[in-house]
Amino acid sequence: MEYLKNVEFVKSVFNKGDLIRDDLPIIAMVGKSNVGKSSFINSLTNNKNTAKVGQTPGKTKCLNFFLVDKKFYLVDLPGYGYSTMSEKEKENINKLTNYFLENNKNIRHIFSLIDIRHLPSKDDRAMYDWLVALEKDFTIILNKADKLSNAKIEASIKDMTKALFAKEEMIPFSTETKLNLDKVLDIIKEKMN
Ligand SMILES: Nc1nc2c(ncn2[C@@H]2O[C@H](COP(=O)(O)OP(=O)(O)OP(=O)(O)O)[C@@H](O)[C@H]2O)c(=O)[nH]1
Ligand SMILES: [Mg+2]
Repeated sequence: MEYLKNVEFVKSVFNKGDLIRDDLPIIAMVGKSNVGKSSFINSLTNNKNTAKVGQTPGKTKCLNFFLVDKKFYLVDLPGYGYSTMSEKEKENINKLTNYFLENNKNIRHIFSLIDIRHLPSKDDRAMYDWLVALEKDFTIILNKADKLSNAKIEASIKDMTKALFAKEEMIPFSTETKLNLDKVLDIIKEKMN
């Protein structure tokens, strides 16, 4: 498997003014808090320490930029639906995340992570509808597939597809077992060529 090599942490962004404004393409990870966005980045780089992973939801509280091969950025975003933050903190983070997703012309691809064990939350639906409405280039990742049997994985893909009225393929994934990691790395390669 060809993992992403030469990955450097560039910076954590807490304010609009600090967003990176060069022309390199961006791949962004979105999804509910605790779904495994940071772990997903660590799988891609085969390094548990690239992005900080949390035991409790709300670990990532800013936008973290990682530069790959000096060619493109992976951006680890804070999750939606976190409960442990103050209203003010939530509001600031939501504003910054939305601003970034809505205004950055360099976002080449978005990995939208959903927990394979649960039907989409209200926020998962809103994210999906937003991605479709704005004609974003995205892939739905059904993470934590290691928690389900193969039969349940298949059933969940069907249920999730129905629930979202989705036309796109959904990829069951696990940061624990690396299920379909090769497939995701191929998608990144294709998008960045
Ligand atoms: N079993 C299992 N656990 C996972 C998987 N991916 C992530 N986790 C666990 O889920 C928890 C949250 O992971 P994070 O990567 O911090 O999640 P996040 O989406 O970045 O969360 P926020 O930063 O709060 O938005 C951690 O305890 C991870 O070890 C997976 O594929 N399988
Ligand atoms: Mg995180």
